[in-house]
Amino acid sequence: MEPILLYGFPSGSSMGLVAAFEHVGQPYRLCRVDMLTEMKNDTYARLNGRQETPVLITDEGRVLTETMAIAAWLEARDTTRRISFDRRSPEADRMHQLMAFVNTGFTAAFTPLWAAFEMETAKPETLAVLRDFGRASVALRHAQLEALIGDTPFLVGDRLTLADTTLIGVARWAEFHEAVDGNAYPRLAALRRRIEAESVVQYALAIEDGEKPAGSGACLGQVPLTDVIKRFAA
Ligand SMILES: N[C@@H](CCC(=O)N[C@@H](CS)C(=O)NCC(=O)O)C(=O)O
Repeated sequence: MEPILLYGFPSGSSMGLVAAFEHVGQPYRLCRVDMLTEMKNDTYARLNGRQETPVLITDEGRVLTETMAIAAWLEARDTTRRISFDRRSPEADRMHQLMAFVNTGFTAAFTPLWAAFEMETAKPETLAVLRDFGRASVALRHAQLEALIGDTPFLVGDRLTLADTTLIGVARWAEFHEAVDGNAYPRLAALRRRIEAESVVQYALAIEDGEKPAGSGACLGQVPLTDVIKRFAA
């Protein structure tokens, strides 16, 4: 069977993995998950106990969660190195370093802002503390990422890699939460523009918007979440 990537909308970090699968170009399927209505229930928890996206159903029908694990699964199959590097190369080391930073410190910095956004009842002073702390955390991680960006067009070298696709789904949360002034981080701003201009990222954004972009043909279609749960949930 083809692997099935469960991606979340709206504004899911998994948008980057959709672009990555499309770029690798091997047959895959997608499964669309409405994070606001379809994830926080016991049925979905049988796929991912943390009730999060992304989730990968591998070509052997195993359930694999966590962005880094899914990216590593894809990297191991990217034998023509369309989106990765030889695993013993310095480029691979740098790619893994940047992916780890983005998936931990950079992504986690947004947690207080998401918490404030999702709180239905909270005192204004509680929200203010969360927002202030969140904005300060996001600003710090932006400054650190700005310092990590080199002189190459993409995070590692002159082509799109898993480091860029890990970043692009998360980086846009800065605008969503009006957390920082993007112009204060010119290298990151230029990098994001280059990543977003890539056709596979445009494809992933269109998928996220519920459109049916043509793509490369590698995506063999979307599988309803109910079918995925029926076939693969524990
Ligand atoms: N550690 C997980 C985090 C995944 C994650 O935070 N997913 C978000 C969407 S981008 C989610 O499902 N959030 C829903 C929630 O926790 O309410 C990973 O890297 O895959």
